[in-house]
Amino acid sequence: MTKQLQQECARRRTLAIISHPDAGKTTLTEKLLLYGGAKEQAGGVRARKNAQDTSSDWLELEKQRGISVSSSVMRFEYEGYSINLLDTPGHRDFSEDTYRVLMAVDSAIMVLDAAKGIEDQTLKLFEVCRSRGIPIITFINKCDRPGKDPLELLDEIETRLGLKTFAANLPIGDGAEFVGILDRAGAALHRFERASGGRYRAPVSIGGLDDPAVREAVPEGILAQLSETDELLEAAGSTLDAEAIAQGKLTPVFFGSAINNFGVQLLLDGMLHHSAPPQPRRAGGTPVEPERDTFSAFVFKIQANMDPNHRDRLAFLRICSGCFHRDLRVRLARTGKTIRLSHTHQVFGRERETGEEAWPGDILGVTGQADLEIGDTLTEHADIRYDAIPRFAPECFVYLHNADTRTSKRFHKGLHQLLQEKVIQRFYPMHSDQRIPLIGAIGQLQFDVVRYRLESEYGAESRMETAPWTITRWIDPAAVDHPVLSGYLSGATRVKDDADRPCLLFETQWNLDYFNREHADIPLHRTPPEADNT
Ligand SMILES: Nc1nc2c(ncn2[C@@H]2O[C@H](COP(=O)(O)OP(=O)(O)OP(=O)(O)O)[C@@H](O)[C@H]2O)c(=O)[nH]1
Ligand SMILES: [Mg+2]
Repeated sequence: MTKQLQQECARRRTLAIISHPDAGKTTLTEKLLLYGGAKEQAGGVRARKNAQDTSSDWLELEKQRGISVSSSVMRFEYEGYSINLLDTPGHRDFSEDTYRVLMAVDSAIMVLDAAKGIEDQTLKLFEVCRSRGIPIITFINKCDRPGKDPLELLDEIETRLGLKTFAANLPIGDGAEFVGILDRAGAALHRFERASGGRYRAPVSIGGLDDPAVREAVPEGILAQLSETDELLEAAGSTLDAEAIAQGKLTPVFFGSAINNFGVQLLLDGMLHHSAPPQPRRAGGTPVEPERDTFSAFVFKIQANMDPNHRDRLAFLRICSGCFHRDLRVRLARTGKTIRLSHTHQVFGRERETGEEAWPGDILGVTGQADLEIGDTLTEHADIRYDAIPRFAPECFVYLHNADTRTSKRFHKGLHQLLQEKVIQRFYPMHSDQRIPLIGAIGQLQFDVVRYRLESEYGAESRMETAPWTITRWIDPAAVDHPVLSGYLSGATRVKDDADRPCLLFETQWNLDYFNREHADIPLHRTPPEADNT
């Protein structure tokens, strides 16, 4: 292990921002970049004409709808740390992308809306974090609006997520009466001033709680309540136990308002302190230490056409061990082929620069390698192969028609490339000569994105025809020749996936239950049988 490798690992932080839709992830990402100085670092970003543009929501569709449909990577240097920040989409229909990002990070920032607390999607994403034991830092956003009591929010995290909390700071009042934040760890008051409206650092003035200036700034009723909350938390005796945070059992909680730049500096500093450096990754049951000299990485995301000037396909690698230098020759574990990584990029939203060097924890973009698939391991030594990233079972289906035969070539090229991004899956009906592509996705919105991208990126209009199925099950390899499967099935159809594995698609849960009752001898799986390794 070289000293440089050890030092570079120690200063890397790789984090995902996760939450229910609309809690403010993209806004917070933007503000973390602002406070981290990245907006100045990234040349192209500084020159942005439209003040509403964010670095991470760059797809035209995201700007139009104000929601994130795809995750985005941003890297910046701050206080000697090299930070890889990944903004994720909150909407359930795009959760497969978010899930893969969670496979590629070492910590997560969980954003909650102060008025809503824990929501459905927060709960689901948290479960993924828990299963991987990732440390979680909580940011309770939108304190400038009327919200729940801070104690109630902390209690919700503890009871609904089973995660212990430590309130690093507390909001003072809420909504129109939001006056600032009490930094409990630093025993300081940060006053909120409703003026800057966004893009500049909010002014911060600091004083102790019994400072006369505080009494002047904070209305009496609010101050009394704040002292009481603070005392109750003191009495509860939770501490910032670093080990419990690292194990994902305790979360430090920060309050603030991302859109007003408020509480962001405290979060950023807390984030450096509490997030984990690159962690070992599992490869067939054996963890690979990041400080191991051998270079290894895996592909967790593919996206085509990010740069309209190049129209190429970017594969995102998470570096797991060793050091990367451009032109490194590596082995693609799935095929055994050796490839040279020459077109490598450091990615910032949709912008990119040549990536000459990278270390464990870093996210690296690779172009010009059509062979790469999601889940692939790249390594200098044959003995490392990272565990597969399981796919989600689609829950809605459409036949996707090419609307204009003149654009048939573009339609098929576009569909082929979008399928490689693995946010949709193609299925092939059996016992039918239906040639129209049958496409499955986790949610309906994904089809809108596909159709939009087919048109805007490939110039091919498409038309959707809804198919009735809502549940996908893979047939156990031992049962594929069962005679029942070649006959008529009530409320179900037999198809093959893109790897030729037979599946059943069911219309309703009732149809699935019925099938299971009648054919207990045909085992069905929620994920393709060989990917059942989670
Ligand atoms: N009042 C208030 N609004 C906020 C704050 N932070 C974000 N918002 C607003 O909340 C809305 C959603 O913000 P986004 O940052 O796009 O939310 P998101 O979590 O990225 O949403 P998805 O990516 O679609 O899941 C926007 O209209 C923001 O302007 C805040 O601190 N206070
Ligand atoms: Mg977003």
